[in-house]
Amino acid sequence: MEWFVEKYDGSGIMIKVKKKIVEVQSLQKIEIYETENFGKMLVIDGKVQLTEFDEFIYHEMLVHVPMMIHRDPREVLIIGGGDGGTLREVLKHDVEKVVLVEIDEKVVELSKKYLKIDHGAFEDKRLEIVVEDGRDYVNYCKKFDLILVDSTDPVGVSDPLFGKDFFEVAKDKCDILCTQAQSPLIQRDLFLKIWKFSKVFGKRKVYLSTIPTYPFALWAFVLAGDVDNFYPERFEKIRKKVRHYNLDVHRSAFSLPGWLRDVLEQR
Ligand code: AG3
Repeated sequence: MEWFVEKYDGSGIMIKVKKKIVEVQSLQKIEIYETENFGKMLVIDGKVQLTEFDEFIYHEMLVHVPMMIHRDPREVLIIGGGDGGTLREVLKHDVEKVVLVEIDEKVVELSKKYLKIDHGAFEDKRLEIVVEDGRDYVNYCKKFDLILVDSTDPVGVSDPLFGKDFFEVAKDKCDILCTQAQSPLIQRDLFLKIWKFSKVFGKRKVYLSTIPTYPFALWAFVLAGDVDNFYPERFEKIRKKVRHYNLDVHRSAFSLPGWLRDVLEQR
């Protein structure tokens, strides 16, 4: 195999691969490749989840933006995130407890063995891993400061995490929820579903980042809950540990183009 291709609307993202390291069919089809130029790559159900080349951008943006908006995030729930990238970033802050709820334990097992992007985070004493559907877990869990949804696309296994009832329950289980929210350009239907259902939180914001190996690079995140604050002084703690996130990036991520503002206002 020469190229891995993820197709959208008569176009596609092509990534040259050297070899397939592993393929496992669990709840999902999990593949890990060695690519020509982007390091290792995790693909789930045919969709690129991360490459070593740009995963830091996605994980830093999913984590540090909400962490710097919450007044004092000590207890964090990660839903999905079985590769450990989100966990790695959360642990850069002074947190006391992180629960990672992953529906597919094979993602954790294969990521630990082959990807190793957690950089030891899976061994951290503050971590508890729960193998369960995040949708079910939020029904009975205690309240967290922050919930981060680091899932696959809202189809198949992840679909329950993007339903109306998930947001309704999650609202009482955190101060702030931040979810990866797909491409607002090429996956507008999926993005809008998240935007629509997150309305139960009251206040919401969208922010953007550029993730080169996701569908056409422009990626959205939806922040919901108590989202109006910002504690820039806390950046000093993580400054030397991040490569992408900084205070300018934080502020500019909320600058939305005209077409996207229009889309949001219509909902
Ligand atoms: N989760 C969001 C990736 C979605 C990519 N979608 C796609 N390629 N169609 C990333 C998981 C990494 N922790």
